Amino acid sequence: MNRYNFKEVELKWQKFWEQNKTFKSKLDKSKKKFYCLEMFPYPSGKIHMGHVRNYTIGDVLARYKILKGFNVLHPMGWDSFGMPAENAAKQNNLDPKTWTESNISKMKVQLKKLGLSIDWDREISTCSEDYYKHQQKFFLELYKKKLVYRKENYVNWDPIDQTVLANEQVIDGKGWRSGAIVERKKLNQWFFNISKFSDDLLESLNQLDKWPKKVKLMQKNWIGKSFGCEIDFKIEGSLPIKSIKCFTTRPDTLFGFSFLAVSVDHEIAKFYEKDKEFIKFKDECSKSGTTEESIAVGEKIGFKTNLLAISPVDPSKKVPVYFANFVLMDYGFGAVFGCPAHDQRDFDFAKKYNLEIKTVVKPKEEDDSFTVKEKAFSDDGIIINSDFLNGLEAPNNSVLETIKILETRKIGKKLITFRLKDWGVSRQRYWGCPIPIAYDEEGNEYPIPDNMLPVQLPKNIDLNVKGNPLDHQKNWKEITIDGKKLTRETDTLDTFVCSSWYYLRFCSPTEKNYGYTKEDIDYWMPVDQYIGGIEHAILHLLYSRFFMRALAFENEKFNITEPFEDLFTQGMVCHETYKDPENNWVSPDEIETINGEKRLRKNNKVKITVGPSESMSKSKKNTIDPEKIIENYGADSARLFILSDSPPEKDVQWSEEGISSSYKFIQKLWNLHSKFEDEMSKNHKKDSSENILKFTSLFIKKIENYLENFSYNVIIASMHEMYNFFLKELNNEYTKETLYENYIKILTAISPIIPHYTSETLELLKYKNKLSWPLYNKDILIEDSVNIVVQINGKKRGLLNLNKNLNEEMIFEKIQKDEKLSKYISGPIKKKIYVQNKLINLII
Ligand code: ANZ
Repeated sequence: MNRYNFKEVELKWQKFWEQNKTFKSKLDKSKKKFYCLEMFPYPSGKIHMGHVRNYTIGDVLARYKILKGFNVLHPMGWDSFGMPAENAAKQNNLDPKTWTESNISKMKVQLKKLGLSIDWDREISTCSEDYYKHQQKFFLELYKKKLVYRKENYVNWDPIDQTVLANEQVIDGKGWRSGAIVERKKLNQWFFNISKFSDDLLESLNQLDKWPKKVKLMQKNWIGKSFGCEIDFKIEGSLPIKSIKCFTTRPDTLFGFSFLAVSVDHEIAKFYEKDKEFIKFKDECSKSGTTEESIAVGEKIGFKTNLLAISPVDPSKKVPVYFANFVLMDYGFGAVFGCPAHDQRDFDFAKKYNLEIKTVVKPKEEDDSFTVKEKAFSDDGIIINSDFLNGLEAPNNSVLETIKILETRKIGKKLITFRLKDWGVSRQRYWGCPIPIAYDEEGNEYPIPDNMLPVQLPKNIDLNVKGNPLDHQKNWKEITIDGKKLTRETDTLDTFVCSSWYYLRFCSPTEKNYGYTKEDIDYWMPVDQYIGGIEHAILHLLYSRFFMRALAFENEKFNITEPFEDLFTQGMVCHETYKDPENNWVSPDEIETINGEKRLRKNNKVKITVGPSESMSKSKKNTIDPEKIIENYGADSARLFILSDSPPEKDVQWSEEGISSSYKFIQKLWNLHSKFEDEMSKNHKKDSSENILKFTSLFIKKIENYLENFSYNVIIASMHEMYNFFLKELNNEYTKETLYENYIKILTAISPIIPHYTSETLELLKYKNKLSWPLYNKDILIEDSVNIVVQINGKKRGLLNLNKNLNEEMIFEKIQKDEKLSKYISGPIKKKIYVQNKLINLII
């Protein structure tokens, strides 16, 4: 028996699929469609195991849907604008375009080796003019609809990447890419008006019933709807300021009011502009980022004004007004009333500046003498020391009640706010989509006319300059529109804009006039299954939902608001970590095992410490190169292993043993194949049993169910069962027809998992028909199993699904083995009552 030569086989089929454009997705409207999409990659030049997992999961589904007769759209493209290209180009004195395009072609070769059912005719790349031209058109459309605007604003400034970051891109106060501590800076920026859709983005989450709960919760928290009220505080002092408006979610704590704080950008700041101390204070504030997170963890500092704020419920109470660094300008009204006893931030602030801490909520079990001492009390409780609010249950009752009272007294008004801020999309970078706007000398904005699009990036420019290279392109910047001399915008768009609509482009990848055609998106959209990492829960996934709403706004011809019908978030690929005695990370490639001990390969005396398995990352050197794996074990083995270890939503542990056993399993299947061929050649006259028929039907039924539910790891387990079953069962006699028919079905059912292997074996079997998902004999399955009611002392305790016609003893055995049912057998069995195929009652 010859060995299975995976290299030859895989190469042959990959070529065949490509040449025959096997996976070309036609717009054949008579057929049901299935749009299967995995998040598209950044072209770094090398695929990693995360890609292998993501794209294998999607590929299995796409191939299954093809077999099921769907017209499948399974495309691939490149998220190809962005910083790494610019940095790499700077270092190597290259053009980012050349660098990016060469990476794309390398990665394409690597991806093709995985045997993915991709329609490469639809390939797109966001850095190509064919793509970003349409993005510029969309930008101008949104500009017309006033969903894009420019304003001066504080931004999160990444001092290493020298660029602005959106709030979503600041993680723990640091830049998501550079890891640098983010600063505050005031700049003129372009914004997408995402907050206009806050309510809809939140409410519509309820319709996304196929999305993971976790993702929806993350979006919900990010959108951050708050219910509360606005309260006007009268102001006393030497300045012409009559009142300051605050937003509060806890108006019920109004009697605990001991200071009022405003943001340094609040309109009253204009009266302090020349105050040296205030300028110093403002400087101090700008040292921390602008996200709520960084403000929450940072020190709370204030600048006392000479103003006093008067309590609206007790005019005799007058408290100081501060500027404070923890008050955000773009939330509520940029002003808060401080209640130190019941808000930790206010508490810290009051401690620092020696302000009153008046308790107005007590825990239910305490009496009215309760006072807040060490830290703010913000749990549920009862209102005290608050005149007409006393005794209300806080916060559930008290907030609503207080709002009612404040409204009748005309002190406050109910108000709902959202935490979601408009999306700042300006980036001071070269390698991005140019913003199609120009300015006159006064700074007035001029959209670039349609016939002058796309605004192309200038080529072959010097990137080794300070700040944005486009700023230095004098010739490029100057432009004349209708005889008017203007200057171009030099900021480019955040790359998340490019990924907010790329799935539309896949529907009409070559359309010249517009980003898509209506006919195409009417057929293909929404994406039926989207697959990607949970890390995109609030960035990309929220931006995409917004972008669809922005396109649909005032546009009757576009009615997609939710782009992704079903979302699947896959887990990470993990690997053990290794360190040498000097505490340096060591990569798995540098290690060998000698007498069961891991040692450094180049110096086999040095022992290696094995650390926990963590998600593969270059920084910990625990990565495995997919190309080497494919080279050594083949793509089918890689696919098989990456699916076998754990359910796709969980992390998978990569191991040498794992991949090698997948490889061996394919060899075993190959041996099974020749056993099938042998048996078929024997030409038996009659089938000696029905076992194969039953097994095949059940197998197909199960695999279908597992495929529909992403239980891919269970499919692999079933493939092992299948192997064991046939190895034995082929000792019985079956006619050639029975064997052929059932084996073809089995191969078809596993073809989404190991497509090269199955294509080869099907060809060897001279199977010429178009593959389609096998039908199974339902009657056999129904006949085969029955549900038996299990009673203990006459009480129903469960159901057992068992083969038909088992005898009493066999059923009893099954009950004893069943974890749940066996628990009820607490003593010796006095009597068994059995009604065949229906019920068993055990008397204890
Ligand atoms: C008084 C108060 C008393 C508050 C108390 C809380 C607890 P959420 O629920 O997250 O929406 N706030 C309002 N505007 C702010 C701004 N621009 N910057 C910083 N903080 C601001 O938070 C609402 C609460 O955040 C509001 O309720 C306000 O403080 C504060 F025991 O008002 B509260």
